[in-house]
Amino acid sequence: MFDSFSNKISSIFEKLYKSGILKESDVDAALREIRVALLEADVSLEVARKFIGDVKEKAIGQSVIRSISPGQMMTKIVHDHLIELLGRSAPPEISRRPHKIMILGLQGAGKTTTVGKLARFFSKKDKKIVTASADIYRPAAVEQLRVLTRKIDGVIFAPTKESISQICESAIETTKNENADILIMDTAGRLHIDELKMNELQQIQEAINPHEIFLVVDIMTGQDALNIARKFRETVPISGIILTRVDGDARGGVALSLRAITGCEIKFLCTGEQLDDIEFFDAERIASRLLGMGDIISLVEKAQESFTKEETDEAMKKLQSGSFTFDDLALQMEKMSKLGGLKTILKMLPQSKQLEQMMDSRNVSDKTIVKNLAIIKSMTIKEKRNYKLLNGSRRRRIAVGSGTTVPDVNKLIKQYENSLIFFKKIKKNGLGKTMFTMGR
Ligand SMILES: Nc1nc2c(ncn2[C@@H]2O[C@H](COP(=O)(O)OP(=O)(O)O)[C@@H](O)[C@H]2O)c(=O)[nH]1
Ligand SMILES: [Mg+2]
Repeated sequence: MFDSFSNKISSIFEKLYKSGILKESDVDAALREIRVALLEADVSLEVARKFIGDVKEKAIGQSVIRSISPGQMMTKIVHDHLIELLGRSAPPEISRRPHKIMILGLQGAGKTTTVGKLARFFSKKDKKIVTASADIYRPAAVEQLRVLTRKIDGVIFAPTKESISQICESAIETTKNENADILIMDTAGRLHIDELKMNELQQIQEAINPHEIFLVVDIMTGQDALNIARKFRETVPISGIILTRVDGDARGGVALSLRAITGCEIKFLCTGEQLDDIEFFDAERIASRLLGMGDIISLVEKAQESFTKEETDEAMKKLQSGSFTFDDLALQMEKMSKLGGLKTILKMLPQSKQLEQMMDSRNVSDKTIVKNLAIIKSMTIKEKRNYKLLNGSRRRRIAVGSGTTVPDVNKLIKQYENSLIFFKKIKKNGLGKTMFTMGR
């Protein structure tokens, strides 16, 4: 999402940075370009117009033009306004027990998948969850949720019933009997907003009396999302929006318009089909991502899930003592892939474009990681523990076994050797001196 918008905005700011001293006409020109970028990203006209107006007022008021680094100052103003536009929303708070959540949206928006993702999200926070399905028209949809629920530890699926009122009763009862913290109720969607049985949604709402009603909106629906949200809002009091398919190539501007136009907070972003592909919507983070300032926080969170501190400490210890084997290296590489591969990681970092080019030029890629893992798998246990055994004939055998070439094998061994030497030096001289002497 937002890729092309983000690229455009970055290049607008690059120009501003370069010019050093800014004239008012430079600011105007930049704002005109930002306006075009917003519209191209599918931000609604009225939202774009107001945004530019607000930024301009602020820019002139804060004398961007006379400030020491006008480019930075402009970035800051645009960043702040983007956050305002996206709208800050409070993290989900589960203070009531049971906390009841109702999910609604059009068919195919991703409701059922989102119920599963939310269940996983909260179960990771040690909450006990009950899910239920009020999709009485499609038995397959009920089954879909049952299957999803089964995949998540500690999440219970409320027994299916025939009528809406029985389903709501069963859901409430199961939640009580299981002494669960959260109930998440899935509902039926329709292909078109006009076909929605709005009174059915009201019936469910009255029966379970939810604390939160989340509208699931597929970001690919573009400007239509605004009408969908408006229409639902007329029927039931929506407390938040969950955007799905944020992983796709939608232009994403809807996310920028939704809050301003519907007044609804965006609560979560879904970024894929897997249960873990959900993140809490953080306006600050998205604004930074939009301005090409990277998304370190997301990366750190993801990394924390994949690399525990103990494991990382142990790897460091092994590296420093020289007992870091190829198996340890393989483990680290597998975790990198789990984080979504190098490109995903890079996208979240500032200066990602430059880093990407650097990695391309040094031939570091996900492909090389796969290749290196294959090479390590073709080594014997002894070889993995003692790389000095790896003579010419062993290297040839490994190349054949892993479907790579001898130069590939040599390269990996060299890299491994270098990191051992590097850490040995750190141990002896400390980091500062090692970096210093390496530069010579
Ligand atoms: N790429 C992507 N696919 C999604 C996402 N959320 C849901 N889907 C897929 O969209 C399809 C419809 O989802 P479903 O939950 O059944 O929609 P529902 O009809 O609203 O309940 C399924 O194939 C999901 O795997 C998402 O965030 N990203
Ligand atoms: Mg469904």
